[in-house]
Amino acid sequence: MYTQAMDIPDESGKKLASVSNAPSEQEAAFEARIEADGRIEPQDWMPEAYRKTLVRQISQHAHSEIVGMLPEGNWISRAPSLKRKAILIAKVQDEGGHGLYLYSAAETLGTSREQMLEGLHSGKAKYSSIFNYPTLNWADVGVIGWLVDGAAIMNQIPLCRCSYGPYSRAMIRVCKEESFHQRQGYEALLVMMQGSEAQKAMVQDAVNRLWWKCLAMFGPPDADSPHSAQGMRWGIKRISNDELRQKFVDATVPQAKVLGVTLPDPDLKWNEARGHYDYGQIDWAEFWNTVEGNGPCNKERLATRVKAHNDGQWVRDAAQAYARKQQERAMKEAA
Ligand code: BYC
Repeated sequence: MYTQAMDIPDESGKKLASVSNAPSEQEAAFEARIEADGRIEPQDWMPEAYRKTLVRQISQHAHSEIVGMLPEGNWISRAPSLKRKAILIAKVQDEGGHGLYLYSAAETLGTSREQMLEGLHSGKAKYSSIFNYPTLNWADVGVIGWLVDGAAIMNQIPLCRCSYGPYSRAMIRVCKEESFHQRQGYEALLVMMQGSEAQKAMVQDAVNRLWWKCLAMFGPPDADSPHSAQGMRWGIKRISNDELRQKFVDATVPQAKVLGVTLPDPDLKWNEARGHYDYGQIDWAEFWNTVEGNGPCNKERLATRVKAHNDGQWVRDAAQAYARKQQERAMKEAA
């Protein structure tokens, strides 16, 4: 929305300059590109608010991938077989890779990885609420794959069409890998559901604890989501929080039936008129409490993350010393 041009008089009252609030050529080009569903690239002009929105979302997303390594990482040494251990190591490593693509995408917007990590480690930056709950048994690892990665894919497929080029391209690879993550989780649960009564109970327990937290992953209801309208106008978000949540519920109910687990919601039923499943109330007070840092594992996750970063300082120092040495050698040889 643009306002009228404004003339500024000098002290003598003479018309001095014409300051225009009409869109500059750059703004007009940006708007036209967004309107045409084109991509904005790092070298293109963009409004500061667009840049800030992207940095905020990419930061939240990157940190979620990195902190998301922790609940599953806890189970690597306790995986029940070599096969499951190898799969889990690969998955956790993939999540680390996703974080790195995303930190790189943020760098193209002028925010360094150091700045982003400072935000995470000081507790200022957000990451997904889901990772502030404990992983109490082996079935949690399967349920993270099936439901947490399932919810993440639902949210991330539309991000492959995000208007910011580097973010959208990173998401294509991330989604391919997430799809493997989801399948391995579902397959692990299928095997457990064909096992002993204790194994079946373990799966049901994990589903009971994580189901509602997964529904909350999609963010607040559209009516309470401060960033959605602008994010959608700019083509950053393509599908709203509530629509994605509904798609996730609709896709998951048949999968739960095949698996043989009950989703812990007495209000979950098919609504013929809407052509969707109705579902019960999400506990938003609990969600916000967790997002604000007071969930069951927030403090533990941050402390583990900060310790890992500090413990890794010598690796970063060694890599930089090696790079410096290589550079010096190359310069000597060139001289
Ligand atoms: N948790 O206006 P809204 C993974 C915040 S990890 C915490 O709707 P927006 C995986 C939101 O940031 C994948 N905070 O915002 C890894 C905002 O706060 P600020 C994680 C949440 O941005 C390892 C405020 O609430 N995926 O796959 O329009 C193992 C208002 O929200 C949450 C992504 O990060 C939440 N759940 O929409 C396994 C996807 N929800 O910034 C799996 C990328 C909302 O004002 N992100 N908030 O302080 C997005 O798509 C969007 O940012 C959201 C929120 C849909 C999450």
